[in-house]
Amino acid sequence: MRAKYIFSSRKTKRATKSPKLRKQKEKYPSLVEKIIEDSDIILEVLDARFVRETRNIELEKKIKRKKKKIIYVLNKSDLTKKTSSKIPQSINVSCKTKKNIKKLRDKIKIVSKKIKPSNDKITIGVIGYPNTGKSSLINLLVGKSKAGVGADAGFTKGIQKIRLTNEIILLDTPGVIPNEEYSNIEKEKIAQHTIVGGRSYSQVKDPEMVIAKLIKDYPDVLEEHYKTEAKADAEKILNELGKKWNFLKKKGLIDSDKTARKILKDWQAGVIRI
Ligand SMILES: Nc1nc2c(ncn2[C@@H]2O[C@H](COP(=O)(O)OP(=O)(O)O)[C@@H](O)[C@H]2O)c(=O)[nH]1
Ligand SMILES: [Mg+2]
Repeated sequence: MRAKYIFSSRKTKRATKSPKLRKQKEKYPSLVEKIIEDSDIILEVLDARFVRETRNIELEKKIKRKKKKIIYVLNKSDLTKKTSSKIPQSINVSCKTKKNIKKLRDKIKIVSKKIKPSNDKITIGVIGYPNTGKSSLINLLVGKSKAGVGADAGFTKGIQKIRLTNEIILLDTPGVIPNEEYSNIEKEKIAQHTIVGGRSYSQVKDPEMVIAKLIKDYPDVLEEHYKTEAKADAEKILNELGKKWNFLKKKGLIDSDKTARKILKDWQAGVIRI
């Protein structure tokens, strides 16, 4: 399949509405493969909180096989206390605090110069798991809002070409969940995608199940953040917080779906620190 490139000429607005549930269509992985083919350098944008979960080893192998340079970017470093990087030579950045953005821009220019010393055109593909901040990063690198940014996973759909310098073109791409991790039916995997941010809190079918996994993977985090007494018990936490926030259904029953989504919204927005 041929990838369609859209050349960005105008500012893109922030998402206002949350998009409907979008499956990771077959076309996205093949689109990303085309980008790898067309790029001289790949920027893999990872979430600094979930480095292992957001890495795409399968694509990395393909990139290495094609002898292309990968620059690992650990974004959202403002959301984690842990500073030690798990990947050698990766760069920790934050689009929120702008930490190391200049350093990354310089690194891109240095690596580009090495690959194409005679000022030839160079293409850099920006790839990664959905919602890791690829579009935000591109906007900061170029200093303009050219790439569309949205809090919901799946916001960037086509491929967008954005000029960094006269020679360097960045390609913004839709995020992909690694094939071996992806599922649209397995509950455990869907919960995992939601915890890591690849599936939006507004789109997930069973938010209570995600809360149960969240508590299992990150015990005490919710209790500490919301100051509840419910010890690692999803049902108790949902009941307590639903009551506190007055999320009630008819007959005074707790609306645990709404409560779970509110927690996941806070989690995905990075309000809850881990
Ligand atoms: N806290 C924090 N949020 C970020 C950072 N970078 C991006 N975001 C947010 O993460 C969400 C996804 O960003 P976006 O650039 O659309 O990600 P993409 O799907 O990888 O292109 C948006 O709500 C951004 O505001 C960061 O460094 N720190
Ligand atoms: Mg995007």
